[in-house]
Amino acid sequence: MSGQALRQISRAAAAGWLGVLICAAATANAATLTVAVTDRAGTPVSDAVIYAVPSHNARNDTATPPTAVMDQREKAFVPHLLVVETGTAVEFPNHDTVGHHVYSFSDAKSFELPLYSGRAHAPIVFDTPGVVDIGCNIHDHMEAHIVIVDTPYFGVMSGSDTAAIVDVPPGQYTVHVYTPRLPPRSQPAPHSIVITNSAAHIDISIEQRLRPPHGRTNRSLEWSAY
Ligand SMILES: [Cu+2]
Repeated sequence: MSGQALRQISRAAAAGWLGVLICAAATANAATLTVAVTDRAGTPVSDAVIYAVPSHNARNDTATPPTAVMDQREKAFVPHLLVVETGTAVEFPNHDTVGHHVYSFSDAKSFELPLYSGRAHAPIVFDTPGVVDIGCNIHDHMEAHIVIVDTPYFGVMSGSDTAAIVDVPPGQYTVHVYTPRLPPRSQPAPHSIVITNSAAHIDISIEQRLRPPHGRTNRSLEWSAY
């Protein structure tokens, strides 16, 4: 092998090492992205999902598929609003002394868990991005929403002033908000952000009139009633 070829190989090796070092630094600099969603009066909006979609591919197909729980306690789904990455298996345990019959007719996942107690049914895998509205056939006031997103970077506003998304690598992102307190077609416009530092923040104001937070008597699955 010629001296020139050797020098080329050593330069390539050095460049490779440099690439690894930059990657490691980027991981170390992963940011916490906080998002504050407020209504037009400046009040934090409860029940809003925030998710940041990277311009690069963030999927880790070798990772163990994520799992999540949509609990049932005191005739209510807990949480009322759940956000999961596409491919997540969600368990629906019933911790009440009465039976529940859980269902959804949503396009992103239509399913039914016939009347049961405890952990009678296997988890449901949510493999299509979108919003799945969930109800109980026995208790009309029971409802919940699962937002399925194609990113591991998400958070929820639920009685907090901000939602925090941790371990966000540097890069360009589109930040989306979804709230079941607005009709599906009236959701806030997405925001673009470039993450460079260890912390980033976005304020998002919703100007449309919001439906009140879900209570134990209203049925927000039916927009026609609003
Ligand atoms: Cu029920």
